[in-house]
Amino acid sequence: MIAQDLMDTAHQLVGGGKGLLAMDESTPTCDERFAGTGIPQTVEARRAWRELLVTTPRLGDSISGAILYDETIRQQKKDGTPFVKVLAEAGIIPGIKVDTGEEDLAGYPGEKITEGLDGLRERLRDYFQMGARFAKWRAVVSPAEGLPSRGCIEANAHGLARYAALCQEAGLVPIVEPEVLMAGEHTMERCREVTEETLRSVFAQLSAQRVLLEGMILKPNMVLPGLRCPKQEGVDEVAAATVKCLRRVVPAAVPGIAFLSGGQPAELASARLNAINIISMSATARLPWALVFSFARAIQQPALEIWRGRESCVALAQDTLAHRARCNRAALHGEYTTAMEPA
Ligand code: 5MM
Repeated sequence: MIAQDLMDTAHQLVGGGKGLLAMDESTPTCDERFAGTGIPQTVEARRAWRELLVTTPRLGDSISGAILYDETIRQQKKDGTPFVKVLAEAGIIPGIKVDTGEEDLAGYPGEKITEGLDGLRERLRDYFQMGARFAKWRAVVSPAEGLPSRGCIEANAHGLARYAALCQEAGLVPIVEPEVLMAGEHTMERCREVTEETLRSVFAQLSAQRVLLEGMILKPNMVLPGLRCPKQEGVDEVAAATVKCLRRVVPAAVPGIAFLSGGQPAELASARLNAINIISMSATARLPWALVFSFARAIQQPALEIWRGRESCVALAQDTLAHRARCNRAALHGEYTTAMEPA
């Protein structure tokens, strides 16, 4: 029964032509984004921003699930309505980030390990009772000079798989997020190699931990050149490299792949997602998974820059958020064009 519920939830998240809104920034990350736009870094400002997000009119037209953070899943609108209830009423499935962040990986200078397995079984049970039906855990891999090490890839893949197995035991669909970082001078080809090696290790560990592939979602990076790489490939080349990489390593049983945006400009992320889906729709591709989005910055950032903590700008910020969500939904159907963007 749990297996069927997991498969149904995964299908609802990725199978309906919509994507996910990642609004699971930890407090330090949210505060950093607020500081960058001159917003006070307070509990109330974070609550007000998250209220703006979840009450955006017609958000459920484009968004199937929203990933919350521990602080946020416990919060309410000003009128006392829990955010989880607001989302459910909008037809959006609530999810929860359950890793507790990255720490230095002992013995591997410059590399990180994601923490959060201690007490996870109990936390997952509590989150399920609060209304969450899926979860997320992110591990980071750096492709900087001389990295990543095999030890880092395997330790993080093992953590992702242990997390995913615990989620499924608790009735939550695990979103498995191994992110090869964009920062650096590495080429797109190097990103493809590292992403491929990482995903191979992740799926080997998922299999070893008996994770039901039909009841999970993969959240990878797109295959991109490093931000400081002199050669920046075009949208179609990025899409082709991304599909090539995923097709080699992601089992067909996985129902969906929901890309992170990783700091890409919002419009470029939509264009690349669109090109990926155009390949997927071609008669020869026959890709087995839905290819959707699970963006944070590429959906939120333009709206955040309008809001800047001002009550008077809530409606305009919500319009901007809904617009980005619509653009990304269009990209799932290969229907996004820059003509959709304001002049
Ligand atoms: C890679 O970050 C995830 C997707 O966001 P972008 O689309 O902006 O890349 C995101 O869900 C991330 O995991 C959360 O924001 C939590 O990040 P922190 O660093 O606070 O754990």
